[in-house]
Amino acid sequence: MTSAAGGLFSHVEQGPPDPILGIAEAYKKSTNPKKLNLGVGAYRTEEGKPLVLEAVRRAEQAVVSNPDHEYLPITGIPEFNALSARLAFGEDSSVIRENCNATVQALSGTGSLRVGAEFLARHYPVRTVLLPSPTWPSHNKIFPLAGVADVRAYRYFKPSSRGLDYEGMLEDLRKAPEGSILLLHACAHNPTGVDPSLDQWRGILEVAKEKKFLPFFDSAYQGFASGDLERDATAIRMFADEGMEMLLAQSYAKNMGLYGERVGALTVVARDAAIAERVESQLKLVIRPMFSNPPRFGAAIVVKVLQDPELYALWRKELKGMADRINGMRTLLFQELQRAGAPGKWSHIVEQIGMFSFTGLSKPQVEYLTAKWHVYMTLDGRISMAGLNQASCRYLAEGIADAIRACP
Ligand code: KET
Repeated sequence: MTSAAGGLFSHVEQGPPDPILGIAEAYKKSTNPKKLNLGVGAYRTEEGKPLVLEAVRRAEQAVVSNPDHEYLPITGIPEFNALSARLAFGEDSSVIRENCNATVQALSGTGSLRVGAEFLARHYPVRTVLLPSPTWPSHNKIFPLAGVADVRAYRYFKPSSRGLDYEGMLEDLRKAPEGSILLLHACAHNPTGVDPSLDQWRGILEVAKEKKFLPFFDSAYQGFASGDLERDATAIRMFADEGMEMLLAQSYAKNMGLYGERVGALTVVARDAAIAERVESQLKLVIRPMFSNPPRFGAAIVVKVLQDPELYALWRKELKGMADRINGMRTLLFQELQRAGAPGKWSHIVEQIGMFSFTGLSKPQVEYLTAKWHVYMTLDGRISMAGLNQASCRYLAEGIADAIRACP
């Protein structure tokens, strides 16, 4: 028994800070005027401000002017689910035409992954999930907490080339248990910014078929990698066109800038419509005791943007604008690193895609950058490119050059 003075929870130990959101907390605490937040993947304008997209602003006004605060069905807004599936698989996908998808609204990308993982723990016989090394840290937690206990890593990033370890990846996949759940980043791999080429995706698909894997796509950056929604859905559509059964977790946090609204969708692609219907009935049984039914507001905004041709066109244009600014920062940072004489080769900064750069900085170098230059970034050397602007690219490059010299 615990002492009366200590209380019932005195044994509770301090938990570690979150590897990503903990950085944001540390940044907030810093009072240095030069501080630079490159931790969390959230878009910022050239002025360093969060961006509310114009398409989203207009959709939001339409939603507010027609208030509705009723509960949603357990699976969310039906139009939202249909539109989300179409956005990922494409209008003329056989998945959509033949109703092979069970799509439900869930709490952004994270919540969609979690619902999907719980569904698999209940209804899929193989409890092994294969994660790329490295991957977004939450993947390692979500699956075991949902009941998919056997988490294994496959080689993905090759430090020597700062590119994809394609051979290592295929070798690890071929050795993995048949039927494993294969987690894939649909595009803009986080944290590395390294995506397979089209040919490499074909090779991965072949191994997935050979090994009877169940692909689980995490799509948190559709439109953010290339600025083109279609192009960023290439891998998902390639697998779907091969008739693969699969899962897909979609997030609207980044591509619509709806970070705090927690809007996302989980899709299970089944062999036919009758099975998909039964799958949906089981997804309801996962969701109902977890959060009952999803929030209405953000999803209503997404429906407006995707449904209204004018807002949809505007959104696509704004999305391209965000992707272009990020790419501009890549070029600029690359130039500034050369200008600052930062030791090493930096072409990976312009070659990687998506929201992040995997700089290759070591943990001591990152710690030095944070302590001396007040640059806040994750300890694996990842920086959020959207956190940079013209002025801070130079500052960061000088900091990186100093950090490498100080901690070789
Ligand atoms: N998948 C990936 C690959 C991902 O990077 C994120 C978020 C998510 C899913 C979940 O996003 P949600 O907000 O649940 O839709 N990544 C950024 C934020 C975070 O860590 O929560 C990040 O890596 O900075």
